[in-house]
Amino acid sequence: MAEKAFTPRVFSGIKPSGGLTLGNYLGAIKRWAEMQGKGLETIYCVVDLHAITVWQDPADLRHGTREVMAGLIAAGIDPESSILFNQSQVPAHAELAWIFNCVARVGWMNRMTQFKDKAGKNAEKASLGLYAYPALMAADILAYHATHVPVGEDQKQHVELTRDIAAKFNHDYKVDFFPLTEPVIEGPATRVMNLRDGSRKMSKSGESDMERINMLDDADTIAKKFRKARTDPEPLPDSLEALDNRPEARNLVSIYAGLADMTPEAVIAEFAGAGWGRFKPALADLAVEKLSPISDEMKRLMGDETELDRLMARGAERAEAIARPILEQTYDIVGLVRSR
Ligand code: AQP
Repeated sequence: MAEKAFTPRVFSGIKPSGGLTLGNYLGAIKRWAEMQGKGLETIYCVVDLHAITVWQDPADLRHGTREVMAGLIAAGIDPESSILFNQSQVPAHAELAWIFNCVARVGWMNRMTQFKDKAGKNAEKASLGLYAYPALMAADILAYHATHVPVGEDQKQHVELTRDIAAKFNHDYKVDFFPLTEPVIEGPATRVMNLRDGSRKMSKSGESDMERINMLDDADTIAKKFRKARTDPEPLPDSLEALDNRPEARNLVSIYAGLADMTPEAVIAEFAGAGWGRFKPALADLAVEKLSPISDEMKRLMGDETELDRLMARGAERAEAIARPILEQTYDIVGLVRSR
């Protein structure tokens, strides 16, 4: 069967599971904003149903959902040119996820490294939702027939699983209904690492606040966190390859490149031979310059929750108009009777 051509459409999501980090910004949000206005439909979602796969205090979740919404708008996602909403207001996500729970195989889920990382040694006590997370993520994407998903490196495996689910569904039901979505993992900072341990990624929910830069950190806090960031004693080399075995140094160079819209090679060319006493303050100044207008705007937007809620409701209506017909066609393909 010739593969159907799907209209290019971008979807991506972010969990309101804590304050936004520099990793979320460079790996995802900044790139989402850049994908707007290029003739593609862009759909961005605050994935609150994913957040509750681990315990969330209800008041914190409500606050966090509005804060992430404010952060996305402050970072340049335009709620008019993009569709921007929170996941739980569009029930098609959860409904399609059930269908995909019945398509995905247990063996596929067992290979997901994020579950292993997050569940750790206590996998028996993890929620069933955490285990099934990738099927919900596949539903988020495929409910819109999205063709492109801009994500950080850590989400690559889940987007690949989305392709496997789409391919199995199409094969089992002998249709060409779901697209084989492409992960879009681009830019100099697709995996921003923890500032205290260059072998672990920077996360919202990491144990220590010193290991991450939060989007709402003030200038002094940003400077302090970079000053205390773990590094080795060597100065910066004159080639990128020389950073291959220096993960902490490589991370700070990548962060600089991401913030400055430069290649890591250009950063190395500018700072070759520099010690950390020169590089870290330059990095902190750059981070403050880029992040403070966003955090100021975020705080302003957070002052009007009614407006944020109105924007989420409007985005959800626009999202629903795309997702509901796709869900109904899925039900028809599967053989579920719809008589009302
Ligand atoms: N460190 C990172 N470097 C680059 N990209 C990152 N992303 C997350 N961390 C980094 C990207 O941000 C988007 C939204 O991620 P998410 O909130 O859905 O979940 P996550 O990947 O699990 O993010 P966190 O910050 O680690 O959250 P917690 O601690 O709550 O699990 C995704 O595109 C992701 O790739």
